[in-house]
Amino acid sequence: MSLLLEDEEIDEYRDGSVRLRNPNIELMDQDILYHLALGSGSHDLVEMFGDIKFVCMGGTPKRMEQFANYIMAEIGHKLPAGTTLLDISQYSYRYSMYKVGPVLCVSHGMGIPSVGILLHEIIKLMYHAKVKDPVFFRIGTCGGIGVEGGTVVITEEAVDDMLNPYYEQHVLGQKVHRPTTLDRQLVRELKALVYSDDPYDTILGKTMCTSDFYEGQGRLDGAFCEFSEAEKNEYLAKLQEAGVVNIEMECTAFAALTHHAGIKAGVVCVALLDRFKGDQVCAPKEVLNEWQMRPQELVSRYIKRYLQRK
Ligand code: R2B
Ligand code: URA
Repeated sequence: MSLLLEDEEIDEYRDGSVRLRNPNIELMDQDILYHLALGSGSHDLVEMFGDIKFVCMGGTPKRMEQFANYIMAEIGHKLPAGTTLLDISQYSYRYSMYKVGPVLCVSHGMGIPSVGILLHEIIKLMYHAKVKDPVFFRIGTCGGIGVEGGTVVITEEAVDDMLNPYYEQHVLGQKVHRPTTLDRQLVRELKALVYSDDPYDTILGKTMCTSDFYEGQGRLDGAFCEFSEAEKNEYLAKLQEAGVVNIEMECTAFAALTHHAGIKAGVVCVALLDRFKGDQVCAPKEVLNEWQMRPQELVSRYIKRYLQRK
């Protein structure tokens, strides 16, 4: 059995279909997407999701509902008369999911395990729904490294907390490394959609993914801390030296699993603070809300441009 499924595998799905790389699924009578409260036996997934072109993920249910309303206005999508936006996965009590025409807006929770489980099920959903060439975005928040709060970061390269450009998973007691490859052209296209008169900076750089918000990100303000402020700053300076501009908690799994499925994906996050200046997220709620719109604006420009060209 090969546990190292890497880039050299032949791409059998040249028509743009989503690659499952799991022969078991086809043999199953039905596939229950447990954490989405959907299933291939219980729902007509082609009818419900066959027109999806973009899957946008972000941490919280509220932000994704807000993004769904925002993108609806931006693309001029009209819901059928008398209906409102519905959380399709509400009865999973895990993730929230809203569909606005060709855009699926899903919350992914916090951290790699949460986004990983979601990606397995969303990738299978794309497969069952026979969606072709979807583009996935993570629209998130992060800590900046020498980067002011409010700055938008487009991830050029996702690295783990040892600065490795891969996502390490343990499968059957073995380490599996999957490259965190993000689509370079998508990065360029996103960058091209930054307007010179945007009242904030948008930068490109390496994003480091950790499995903890506190000690794992070198914070001094967790329940535990066994290093000094000088050691913290030395560590951040080392990251900066290596080209890291921001830290968050999902990008390696997001980049690796989408790449493994042959899906184009991009990560756009807004920095909530410059970690050289502090650890606590102090900006007022209204300011944070305004900042969180910024990655949404950029992704919305991308989606609108795609839909206008069609
Ligand atoms: C950014 O913000 C969350 C932690 O507050 C985490 O999901 C992330 O990646
Ligand atoms: N999200 C993170 O993971 N880290 C931060 O510092 C801010 C948001």
